[in-house]
Amino acid sequence: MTCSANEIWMKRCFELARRGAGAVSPNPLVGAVLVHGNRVIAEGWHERWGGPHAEVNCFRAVAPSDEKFVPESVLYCNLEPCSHHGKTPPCAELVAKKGVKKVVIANKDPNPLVSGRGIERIRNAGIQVEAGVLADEGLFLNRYFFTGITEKRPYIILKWAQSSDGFLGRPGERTAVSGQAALRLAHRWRSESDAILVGAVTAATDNPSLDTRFWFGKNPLRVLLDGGGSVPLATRLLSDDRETLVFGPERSGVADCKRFTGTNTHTPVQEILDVLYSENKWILYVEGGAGVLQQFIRSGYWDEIRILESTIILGGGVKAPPLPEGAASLSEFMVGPDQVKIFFRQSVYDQGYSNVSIS
Ligand code: AOF
Ligand code: ZN
Repeated sequence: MTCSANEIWMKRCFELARRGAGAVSPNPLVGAVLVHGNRVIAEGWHERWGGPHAEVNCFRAVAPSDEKFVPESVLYCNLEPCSHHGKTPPCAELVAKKGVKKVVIANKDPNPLVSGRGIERIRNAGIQVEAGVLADEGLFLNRYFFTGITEKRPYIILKWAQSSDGFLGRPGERTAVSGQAALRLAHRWRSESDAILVGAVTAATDNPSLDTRFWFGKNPLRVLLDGGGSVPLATRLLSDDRETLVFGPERSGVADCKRFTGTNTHTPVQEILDVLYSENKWILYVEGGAGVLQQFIRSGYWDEIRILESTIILGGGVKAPPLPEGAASLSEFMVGPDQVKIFFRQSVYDQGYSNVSIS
Protein backbone atom coordinates (compact mmCIF):
# COMPACT_ATOMS: atom_id res chain seq x y z
CA MET A 1 0.00 0.00 0.00
CA THR A 2 1.35 3.43 -0.87
CA CYS A 3 0.71 6.36 1.44
CA SER A 4 0.12 9.95 0.43
CA ALA A 5 2.36 12.64 1.93
CA ASN A 6 -0.53 13.64 4.17
CA GLU A 7 -0.79 10.08 5.49
CA ILE A 8 2.94 9.74 6.06
CA TRP A 9 3.09 12.89 8.20
CA MET A 10 -0.11 12.01 10.01
CA LYS A 11 1.33 8.61 10.92
CA ARG A 12 4.34 10.46 12.31
CA CYS A 13 1.97 12.57 14.43
CA PHE A 14 0.44 9.34 15.82
CA GLU A 15 3.90 8.01 16.64
CA LEU A 16 4.85 11.18 18.47
CA ALA A 17 1.47 11.32 20.20
CA ARG A 18 1.93 7.80 21.60
CA ARG A 19 4.98 8.98 23.54
CA GLY A 20 2.54 10.69 25.88
CA ALA A 21 0.77 7.40 26.73
CA GLY A 22 0.42 7.03 30.47
CA ALA A 23 1.27 10.68 31.14
CA VAL A 24 -1.47 12.81 29.58
CA SER A 25 -4.84 11.17 30.31
CA PRO A 26 -7.58 12.42 30.58
CA ASN A 27 -6.13 14.69 27.92
CA PRO A 28 -5.78 13.15 24.45
CA LEU A 29 -2.58 11.85 22.84
CA VAL A 30 -1.49 14.50 20.37
CA GLY A 31 1.52 14.85 18.08
CA ALA A 32 2.42 17.68 15.69
CA VAL A 33 4.81 17.92 12.77
CA LEU A 34 5.76 21.06 10.83
CA VAL A 35 6.80 20.34 7.26
CA HIS A 36 8.43 22.73 4.79
CA GLY A 37 8.38 21.25 1.31
CA ASN A 38 9.56 17.73 2.02
CA ARG A 39 11.57 18.60 5.10
CA VAL A 40 10.40 18.34 8.70
CA ILE A 41 11.44 21.54 10.43
CA ALA A 42 9.96 20.69 13.85
CA GLU A 43 8.09 18.06 15.83
CA GLY A 44 6.40 18.06 19.21
CA TRP A 45 3.88 16.16 21.31
CA HIS A 46 1.74 16.61 24.39
CA GLU A 47 4.13 15.19 26.98
CA ARG A 48 2.25 15.43 30.26
CA TRP A 49 -1.14 16.38 31.63
CA GLY A 50 -1.26 20.11 32.39
CA GLY A 51 1.81 20.72 30.22
CA PRO A 52 2.12 22.49 26.87
CA HIS A 53 0.11 21.08 23.99
CA ALA A 54 1.70 19.36 21.00
CA GLU A 55 1.53 22.44 18.73
CA VAL A 56 3.28 24.62 21.33
CA ASN A 57 6.11 22.12 21.73
CA CYS A 58 6.35 21.81 17.94
CA PHE A 59 6.68 25.55 17.28
CA ARG A 60 9.19 25.80 20.15
CA ALA A 61 11.35 23.20 18.39
CA VAL A 62 11.82 25.26 15.21
CA ALA A 63 15.50 26.22 14.81
CA PRO A 64 16.09 30.00 14.58
CA SER A 65 17.45 29.51 11.05
CA ASP A 66 14.15 27.81 10.03
CA GLU A 67 11.78 30.43 11.47
CA LYS A 68 11.59 32.16 8.08
CA PHE A 69 10.08 28.99 6.56
CA VAL A 70 7.17 28.75 9.03
CA PRO A 71 4.70 30.79 6.87
CA GLU A 72 5.37 28.42 3.96
CA SER A 73 5.02 25.25 6.04
CA VAL A 74 2.20 22.79 6.68
CA LEU A 75 1.30 21.91 10.26
CA TYR A 76 0.17 18.31 10.74
CA CYS A 77 -1.62 17.54 13.99
CA ASN A 78 -3.75 14.51 14.79
CA LEU A 79 -6.27 16.57 16.77
CA GLU A 80 -7.90 19.88 15.94
CA PRO A 81 -5.93 22.65 17.69
CA CYS A 82 -7.81 23.82 20.78
CA SER A 83 -9.69 27.10 20.96
CA HIS A 84 -10.25 27.39 24.70
CA HIS A 85 -8.27 28.80 27.62
CA GLY A 86 -7.69 25.67 29.72
CA LYS A 87 -4.54 24.95 31.68
CA THR A 88 -2.77 26.31 28.61
CA PRO A 89 -3.68 29.08 26.10
CA PRO A 90 -5.54 28.22 22.86
CA CYS A 91 -3.36 26.51 20.24
CA ALA A 92 -5.57 27.82 17.40
CA GLU A 93 -4.49 31.38 18.34
CA LEU A 94 -0.86 30.35 18.22
CA VAL A 95 -1.31 28.66 14.84
CA ALA A 96 -3.07 31.78 13.48
CA LYS A 97 -0.28 34.01 14.83
CA LYS A 98 2.42 31.84 13.31
CA GLY A 99 0.57 32.05 9.98
CA VAL A 100 1.43 28.64 8.58
CA LYS A 101 0.34 27.90 5.01
CA LYS A 102 -1.99 25.02 5.84
CA VAL A 103 -3.14 22.82 8.73
CA VAL A 104 -3.90 19.12 8.28
CA ILE A 105 -5.65 17.22 11.06
CA ALA A 106 -7.05 13.73 11.63
CA ASN A 107 -9.87 14.39 14.09
CA LYS A 108 -12.06 17.20 15.22
CA ASP A 109 -11.73 17.72 19.00
CA PRO A 110 -14.96 16.33 20.56
CA ASN A 111 -14.40 18.43 23.70
CA PRO A 112 -17.53 20.67 23.79
CA LEU A 113 -15.22 23.60 24.63
CA VAL A 114 -13.51 23.15 21.24
CA SER A 115 -15.65 21.08 18.83
CA GLY A 116 -14.92 22.86 15.55
CA ARG A 117 -14.08 26.28 16.98
CA GLY A 118 -10.34 25.65 16.62
CA ILE A 119 -10.77 24.90 12.90
CA GLU A 120 -12.99 27.97 12.52
CA ARG A 121 -10.46 30.25 14.24
CA ILE A 122 -7.68 29.02 11.95
CA ARG A 123 -9.79 29.35 8.80
CA ASN A 124 -10.77 32.88 9.84
CA ALA A 125 -7.08 33.72 9.84
CA GLY A 126 -7.03 32.79 6.15
CA ILE A 127 -5.28 29.45 6.70
CA GLN A 128 -6.48 26.40 4.78
CA VAL A 129 -7.57 23.45 6.97
CA GLU A 130 -7.89 19.86 5.78
CA ALA A 131 -9.59 17.56 8.30
CA GLY A 132 -10.21 13.82 8.37
CA VAL A 133 -6.81 12.47 7.23
CA LEU A 134 -6.51 8.93 8.71
CA ALA A 135 -9.48 9.81 10.88
CA ASP A 136 -10.20 6.20 11.93
CA GLU A 137 -6.64 5.63 13.09
CA GLY A 138 -6.83 8.89 15.01
CA LEU A 139 -10.06 7.82 16.70
CA PHE A 140 -8.52 4.49 17.56
CA LEU A 141 -5.39 6.09 19.03
CA ASN A 142 -7.51 8.30 21.27
CA ARG A 143 -10.28 5.77 21.92
CA TYR A 144 -10.22 6.44 25.66
CA PHE A 145 -10.56 10.20 25.07
CA PHE A 146 -13.49 9.86 22.65
CA THR A 147 -15.20 7.31 24.92
CA GLY A 148 -14.69 9.58 27.94
CA ILE A 149 -16.16 12.61 26.21
CA THR A 150 -19.07 10.90 24.47
CA GLU A 151 -20.03 8.28 27.08
CA LYS A 152 -18.89 10.03 30.27
CA ARG A 153 -17.26 6.91 31.65
CA PRO A 154 -13.77 5.39 31.62
CA TYR A 155 -12.59 3.28 28.65
CA ILE A 156 -12.57 -0.28 30.01
CA ILE A 157 -9.84 -2.80 29.24
CA LEU A 158 -10.32 -6.35 30.57
CA LYS A 159 -7.08 -8.27 30.86
CA TRP A 160 -6.33 -11.83 31.83
CA ALA A 161 -3.62 -14.42 31.47
CA GLN A 162 -4.65 -17.99 30.72
CA SER A 163 -3.06 -21.37 30.23
CA SER A 164 -3.22 -23.02 26.82
CA ASP A 165 -6.12 -25.13 28.09
CA GLY A 166 -8.09 -22.04 29.16
CA PHE A 167 -7.56 -21.72 32.91
CA LEU A 168 -6.70 -18.55 34.85
CA GLY A 169 -5.06 -20.48 37.69
CA ARG A 170 -5.55 -23.06 40.40
CA PRO A 171 -8.24 -22.14 42.91
CA GLY A 172 -6.96 -20.52 46.12
CA GLU A 173 -3.30 -20.22 45.11
CA ARG A 174 -1.24 -17.69 43.17
CA THR A 175 -0.41 -19.39 39.87
CA ALA A 176 2.35 -18.21 37.52
CA VAL A 177 0.90 -18.37 34.02
CA SER A 178 2.74 -15.81 31.84
CA GLY A 179 6.43 -15.60 30.98
CA GLN A 180 8.74 -12.68 31.80
CA ALA A 181 8.28 -10.84 28.51
CA ALA A 182 4.49 -11.01 28.77
CA LEU A 183 4.72 -9.77 32.34
CA ARG A 184 6.71 -6.77 31.17
CA LEU A 185 4.09 -6.01 28.53
CA ALA A 186 1.35 -6.30 31.13
CA HIS A 187 3.19 -3.78 33.31
CA ARG A 188 3.45 -1.42 30.35
CA TRP A 189 -0.30 -1.72 29.91
CA ARG A 190 -0.74 -0.94 33.61
CA SER A 191 1.46 2.16 33.30
CA GLU A 192 -0.70 3.41 30.43
CA SER A 193 -3.88 3.10 32.53
CA ASP A 194 -5.33 5.48 35.08
CA ALA A 195 -6.87 2.90 37.40
CA ILE A 196 -6.35 -0.82 37.90
CA LEU A 197 -9.10 -2.90 39.48
CA VAL A 198 -9.26 -6.33 41.12
CA GLY A 199 -11.81 -8.21 43.20
CA ALA A 200 -11.63 -9.57 46.74
CA VAL A 201 -10.72 -13.14 45.75
CA THR A 202 -7.75 -12.03 43.65
CA ALA A 203 -6.59 -9.64 46.40
CA ALA A 204 -6.72 -12.38 49.02
CA THR A 205 -5.30 -15.19 46.84
CA ASP A 206 -2.59 -13.42 44.85
CA ASN A 207 -1.75 -10.60 47.30
CA PRO A 208 -0.82 -8.41 44.31
CA SER A 209 1.10 -5.11 44.41
CA LEU A 210 -0.59 -3.91 41.19
CA ASP A 211 2.42 -1.74 40.41
CA THR A 212 4.59 -1.20 37.32
CA ARG A 213 7.91 -2.52 38.64
CA PHE A 214 8.81 -4.23 35.33
CA TRP A 215 8.21 -1.11 33.25
CA PHE A 216 8.71 2.68 33.37
CA GLY A 217 6.12 5.29 34.15
CA LYS A 218 3.50 5.91 36.72
CA ASN A 219 1.54 3.52 38.89
CA PRO A 220 -2.22 3.71 38.28
CA LEU A 221 -4.70 4.17 41.12
CA ARG A 222 -5.42 0.75 42.66
CA VAL A 223 -9.07 -0.14 43.04
CA LEU A 224 -10.35 -3.06 45.11
CA LEU A 225 -13.90 -4.42 45.08
CA ASP A 226 -14.48 -5.72 48.59
CA GLY A 227 -18.17 -5.30 49.35
CA GLY A 228 -17.94 -7.95 52.06
CA GLY A 229 -14.97 -6.33 53.82
CA SER A 230 -13.33 -9.74 53.83
CA VAL A 231 -9.91 -9.08 52.30
CA PRO A 232 -7.26 -9.65 55.02
CA LEU A 233 -5.83 -6.38 56.35
CA ALA A 234 -2.32 -7.80 55.92
CA THR A 235 -2.57 -7.95 52.11
CA ARG A 236 -0.45 -5.44 50.22
CA LEU A 237 -3.44 -3.52 48.86
CA LEU A 238 -4.58 -2.75 52.41
CA SER A 239 -1.28 -2.55 54.27
CA ASP A 240 1.38 -0.93 52.08
CA ASP A 241 2.02 2.82 51.84
CA ARG A 242 0.31 3.36 48.48
CA GLU A 243 -3.22 4.59 47.88
CA THR A 244 -6.03 2.07 47.36
CA LEU A 245 -9.64 2.96 46.65
CA VAL A 246 -11.87 0.28 48.15
CA PHE A 247 -15.48 -0.20 47.12
CA GLY A 248 -16.49 -1.67 50.42
CA PRO A 249 -17.14 -0.96 54.10
CA GLU A 250 -14.85 1.23 56.18
CA ARG A 251 -12.13 -0.85 57.93
CA SER A 252 -10.24 0.17 61.06
CA GLY A 253 -6.51 -0.18 61.57
CA VAL A 254 -5.54 0.89 58.03
CA ALA A 255 -3.39 3.80 56.91
CA ASP A 256 -4.92 7.11 55.70
CA CYS A 257 -3.84 6.36 52.13
CA LYS A 258 -6.60 3.74 51.94
CA ARG A 259 -9.99 5.14 50.98
CA PHE A 260 -13.26 3.30 51.52
CA THR A 261 -16.55 4.14 49.81
CA GLY A 262 -18.43 2.82 52.84
CA THR A 263 -20.78 0.62 50.81
CA ASN A 264 -21.20 -2.77 52.42
CA THR A 265 -22.77 -4.55 49.50
CA HIS A 266 -21.68 -5.38 46.02
CA THR A 267 -21.31 -2.08 44.03
CA PRO A 268 -22.91 -2.08 40.55
CA VAL A 269 -20.41 -1.54 37.72
CA GLN A 270 -22.16 1.68 36.65
CA GLU A 271 -21.50 3.22 40.10
CA ILE A 272 -17.85 2.20 40.04
CA LEU A 273 -17.48 3.85 36.64
CA ASP A 274 -19.17 7.05 37.84
CA VAL A 275 -16.79 7.36 40.79
CA LEU A 276 -13.69 6.73 38.66
CA TYR A 277 -14.80 9.12 35.93
CA SER A 278 -15.43 11.83 38.50
CA GLU A 279 -11.84 11.33 39.66
CA ASN A 280 -10.54 11.82 36.10
CA LYS A 281 -9.67 8.13 35.68
CA TRP A 282 -10.51 7.69 32.00
CA ILE A 283 -8.66 4.41 31.36
CA LEU A 284 -9.69 1.51 33.57
CA TYR A 285 -7.71 -1.71 33.47
CA VAL A 286 -9.55 -4.69 35.00
CA GLU A 287 -7.24 -7.53 36.03
CA GLY A 288 -9.65 -10.00 37.50
CA GLY A 289 -10.37 -12.40 38.84
CA ALA A 290 -12.87 -14.48 36.95
CA GLY A 291 -15.90 -13.22 38.90
CA VAL A 292 -15.06 -9.55 38.42
CA LEU A 293 -14.28 -10.01 34.72
CA GLN A 294 -17.63 -11.76 34.28
CA GLN A 295 -19.37 -8.98 36.20
CA PHE A 296 -18.05 -6.40 33.73
CA ILE A 297 -18.87 -8.58 30.74
CA ARG A 298 -22.40 -9.29 32.00
CA SER A 299 -23.08 -5.62 32.65
CA GLY A 300 -22.02 -4.84 29.08
CA TYR A 301 -19.30 -2.47 30.28
CA TRP A 302 -16.16 -3.40 28.42
CA ASP A 303 -14.37 -1.92 25.40
CA GLU A 304 -11.29 -4.04 24.90
CA ILE A 305 -10.04 -7.46 26.00
CA ARG A 306 -6.35 -8.35 26.20
CA ILE A 307 -5.49 -12.01 26.74
CA LEU A 308 -2.02 -13.37 27.41
CA GLU A 309 -2.12 -17.06 26.53
CA SER A 310 0.82 -19.15 27.67
CA THR A 311 1.92 -22.60 26.59
CA ILE A 312 1.52 -24.17 30.02
CA ILE A 313 -1.22 -26.72 30.64
CA LEU A 314 -2.95 -26.53 34.02
CA GLY A 315 -5.39 -29.37 33.45
CA GLY A 316 -8.04 -27.76 35.65
CA GLY A 317 -8.77 -24.81 37.95
CA VAL A 318 -10.55 -21.48 37.54
CA LYS A 319 -11.88 -21.22 34.01
CA ALA A 320 -11.08 -18.14 31.91
CA PRO A 321 -14.20 -16.16 31.00
CA PRO A 322 -15.70 -17.03 27.61
CA LEU A 323 -15.28 -14.25 25.05
CA PRO A 324 -18.40 -12.12 25.01
CA GLU A 325 -20.57 -11.86 21.94
CA GLY A 326 -19.52 -9.01 19.66
CA ALA A 327 -15.82 -9.29 20.53
CA ALA A 328 -13.93 -8.56 17.31
CA SER A 329 -10.34 -9.73 16.99
CA LEU A 330 -7.99 -6.77 16.51
CA SER A 331 -4.58 -8.42 16.59
CA GLU A 332 -2.59 -11.44 17.65
CA PHE A 333 1.14 -11.47 18.25
CA MET A 334 3.79 -13.34 20.22
CA VAL A 335 5.65 -11.99 23.25
CA GLY A 336 8.34 -14.50 24.06
CA PRO A 337 6.56 -17.89 24.20
CA ASP A 338 3.20 -16.31 25.04
CA GLN A 339 0.52 -15.33 22.59
CA VAL A 340 -1.21 -11.97 22.94
CA LYS A 341 -4.79 -11.72 21.68
CA ILE A 342 -6.55 -8.38 21.52
CA PHE A 343 -10.28 -7.97 20.98
CA PHE A 344 -12.46 -4.94 20.97
CA ARG A 345 -16.11 -4.27 20.99
CA GLN A 346 -17.13 -3.48 17.46
CA SER A 347 -20.52 -2.04 18.33
CA VAL A 348 -19.13 0.48 20.79
CA TYR A 349 -16.65 1.62 18.21
CA ASP A 350 -19.24 2.05 15.51
CA GLN A 351 -21.34 4.07 17.91
CA GLY A 352 -18.49 6.14 19.25
CA TYR A 353 -17.10 6.84 15.83
CA SER A 354 -20.34 7.97 14.32
CA ASN A 355 -20.94 10.34 17.25
CA VAL A 356 -17.79 12.20 16.36
CA SER A 357 -18.35 14.00 13.12
CA ILE A 358 -15.37 14.96 11.06
CA SER A 359 -15.68 18.13 9.05
C1 AOF B 1 -4.48 20.65 21.38
N1 AOF B 1 -3.26 20.08 21.43
O1 AOF B 1 -1.78 18.69 22.33
C2 AOF B 1 -3.94 18.67 23.21
C3 AOF B 1 -5.25 19.24 23.12
O2 AOF B 1 -6.45 21.81 30.12
P1 AOF B 1 -5.69 21.96 28.85
O3 AOF B 1 -5.36 23.39 28.52
O4 AOF B 1 -4.47 21.07 28.76
O5 AOF B 1 -6.69 21.49 27.68
C4 AOF B 1 -7.09 20.16 27.57
C5 AOF B 1 -8.00 20.01 26.39
O6 AOF B 1 -7.33 20.46 25.21
C6 AOF B 1 -8.36 18.54 26.09
O7 AOF B 1 -9.53 18.16 26.75
C7 AOF B 1 -8.57 18.58 24.58
O8 AOF B 1 -9.83 19.14 24.25
C8 AOF B 1 -7.48 19.57 24.15
N2 AOF B 1 -6.22 18.83 23.95
N3 AOF B 1 -5.48 20.18 22.18
O9 AOF B 1 -4.70 21.60 20.60
C9 AOF B 1 -2.94 19.13 22.31
N4 AOF B 1 -3.64 17.73 24.15
ZN1 ZN C 1 -4.11 23.21 22.49
